[in-house]
Amino acid sequence: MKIAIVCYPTFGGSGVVATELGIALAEHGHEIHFITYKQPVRLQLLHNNVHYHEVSVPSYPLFHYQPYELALSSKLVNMAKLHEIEIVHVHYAIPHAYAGYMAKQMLAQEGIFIPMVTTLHGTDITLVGSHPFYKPAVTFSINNSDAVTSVSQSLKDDTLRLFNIKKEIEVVPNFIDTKKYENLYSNCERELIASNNEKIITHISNIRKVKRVDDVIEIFDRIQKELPAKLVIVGDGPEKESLENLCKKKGIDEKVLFVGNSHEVDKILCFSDLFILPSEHESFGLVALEAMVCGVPVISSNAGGLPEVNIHGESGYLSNVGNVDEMAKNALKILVNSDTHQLFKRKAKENAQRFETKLIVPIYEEIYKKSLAKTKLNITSTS
Ligand code: GMT
Repeated sequence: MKIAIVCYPTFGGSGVVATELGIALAEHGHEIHFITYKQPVRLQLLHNNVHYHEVSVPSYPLFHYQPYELALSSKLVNMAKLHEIEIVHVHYAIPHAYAGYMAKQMLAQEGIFIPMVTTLHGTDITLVGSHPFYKPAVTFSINNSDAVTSVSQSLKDDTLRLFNIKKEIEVVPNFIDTKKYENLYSNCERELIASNNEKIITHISNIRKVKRVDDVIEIFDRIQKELPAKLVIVGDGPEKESLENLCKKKGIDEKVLFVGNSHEVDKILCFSDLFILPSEHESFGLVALEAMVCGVPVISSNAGGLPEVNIHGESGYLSNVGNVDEMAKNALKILVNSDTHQLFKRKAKENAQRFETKLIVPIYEEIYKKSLAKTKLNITSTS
């Protein structure tokens, strides 16, 4: 199949999932066309079946806001015609599903009928999409997609609760290439970060309020009072500066490393002893799955889809949002005893296998086939 994938090209989970999906589909022999405003961070273009088309929005003094949706839908129309695209798969509803719908309509005027699959990722529903400013447009574009998927059961429930949805939503969880992580490094070089007796605790996010990174610091503060430890915070975002100040105020700044955005997440996880994700909302928590596949136990909140990924008492522990005392106690429970730690590490890896790429990508392929068949049937029945 010739598939156009529309996504955000950034470090965010939806872009990562879209990119990994495109790469896996290309390896299955499909022709993949990424359409976005920058080359996705996880995309290396050295593959026969992978193409990247950049959407640019020339600025014009009249525009207070640049019309990205317009440029994206025009690019979709042009690329669909040029490359004979058969399916459009948009990741993150805003504004991608809206632009995709417009492209579909423009193409239909020319007798070209292309189904659109929309994957809901989280904040497009729970934080941004449900705001009255966007809600009608998001509802419309979900209801007018040919197939809709959500990355967890929890996100599906949220979507049905928050919007008036008439379309069937299929849960297709995020995935990970577990084979890639087997024996990835022979030496994790943990001495780069910590001395031998120090535990390494890690958090990775885009450091927004929703991630509750201040809770990460509170939890770490409690841990480091009981055992020698370092905290590594990966990512960048609006809360970073105030968090650096918080560490200083607590007198733990020497033990906390803010490393910014990194292309070496695998390497950092390789030497991590524990991962913390205390988010307020988290539709899935792809980064928790990345930690688990590297054998890093996860201390997380029980928000959204996290209980579908992190299994309480096996791959880590879950607590109510904000219960930093319990999260710190659970972290210590895992870390103080080496046998317990090894058991959690093993169980984290085992649990990650449920989300192996090979199990999940065929579900998307099936959705594409069904959507294509339905579109063809509609064309023949109306002609
Ligand atoms: O929250 C982020 O850091 C980014 C955001 C995105 O859409 O890029 O992540 C959402 O999608 C990920 C991939 O499906 C999920 O793993 C995250 O849980 C989800 N984030 C939230 O729901 C807050």
